[in-house]
Amino acid sequence: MSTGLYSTDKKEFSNELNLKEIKPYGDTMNDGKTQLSFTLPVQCGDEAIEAAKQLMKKMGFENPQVVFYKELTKGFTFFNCYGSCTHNIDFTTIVVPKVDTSVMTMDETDEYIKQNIGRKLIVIGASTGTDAHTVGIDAIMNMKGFAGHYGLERYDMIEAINMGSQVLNEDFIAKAIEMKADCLLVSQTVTQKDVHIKNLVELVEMLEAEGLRDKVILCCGGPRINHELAKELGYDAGFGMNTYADNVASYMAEEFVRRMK
Ligand code: B12
Repeated sequence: MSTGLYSTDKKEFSNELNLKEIKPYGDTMNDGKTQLSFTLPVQCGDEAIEAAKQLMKKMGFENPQVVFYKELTKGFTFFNCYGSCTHNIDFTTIVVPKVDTSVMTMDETDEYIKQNIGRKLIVIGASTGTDAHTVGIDAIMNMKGFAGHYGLERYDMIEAINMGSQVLNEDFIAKAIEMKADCLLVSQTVTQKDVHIKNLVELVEMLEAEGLRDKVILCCGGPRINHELAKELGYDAGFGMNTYADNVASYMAEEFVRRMK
């Protein structure tokens, strides 16, 4: 029998983990507690708070609470809110296409390349088109690396050339030809108006026109890139958030060896 919000009745509020109906976790399994922040283009005050709560209800949150609010500038109010999410997800049906590779350490990858390829892999990276974001490609390529993971420049068996940002696809390809690159790494951060799609597709088309597409391992990465999108756009692999050089180095080495067979 139901005894309200904290009933032990499973239908009302089961405390057990059910992977077919997962919900956000606050401090009790299935409580749905969610923190959300947003800005409304209205004057700060009681009406703004009420509007935020009503909006939360429309988004599917029960018991909406505004726990912090502040005028950002005249006519704009920022909110931090809590509420209980009424929706759930069947986790058991989720399938995410992923890059098919093991993840080796830098030393293991160097050893793998030495044993199986016998020469350095030549890798060229750039943030292409109008994209001025360098931090992502630097995190992968720079000697010092990112979050305790050394970048490709540090690998003994990888010759890594980082061309930086705003590199035209023409210049990227010219460098690939000059260096006889084995692998090309493209970083795309800005996705506004799908500019990343345009740049990424253009590069594939230009590589195809040069007869180079099948001769290189072509990877892209960025905060809004995933493997599925990369494959759709004609890339061999795509890497998103929290990628380290280890991930892409392992993939390139294993893929190169696969192609030698
Ligand atoms: C720093 C920054 C800038 C700096 C860049 C300086 C520099 N030298 O890089 C400056 C001020 C120049 C800038 C400019 C702009 N920016 Co900016 N910027 C950011 C910011 C704050 C951080 C990005 C960053 O460095 N992330 C850290 C790195 C390590 O993460 P990452 O890039 O995701 O990389 C990791 C993975 O994605 C992956 N990865 C990335 N690339 C690759 C490539 C390969 C091959 C592989 C394997 C992996 C990989 O590995 C990395 C490590 O794990 C973000 C907001 C944010 N907090 O994310 C906005 C952000 C990216 N910028 C944004 C925008 C809109 C712009 C501007 C258009 C703003 C404007 N109107 O002028 C301009 C664009 C300029 C241009 N022509 O590109 C938006 C993009 C929105 C969108 N969806 O498109 C963001 C998200 C901010 C926002 N919330 O609106 N920006």
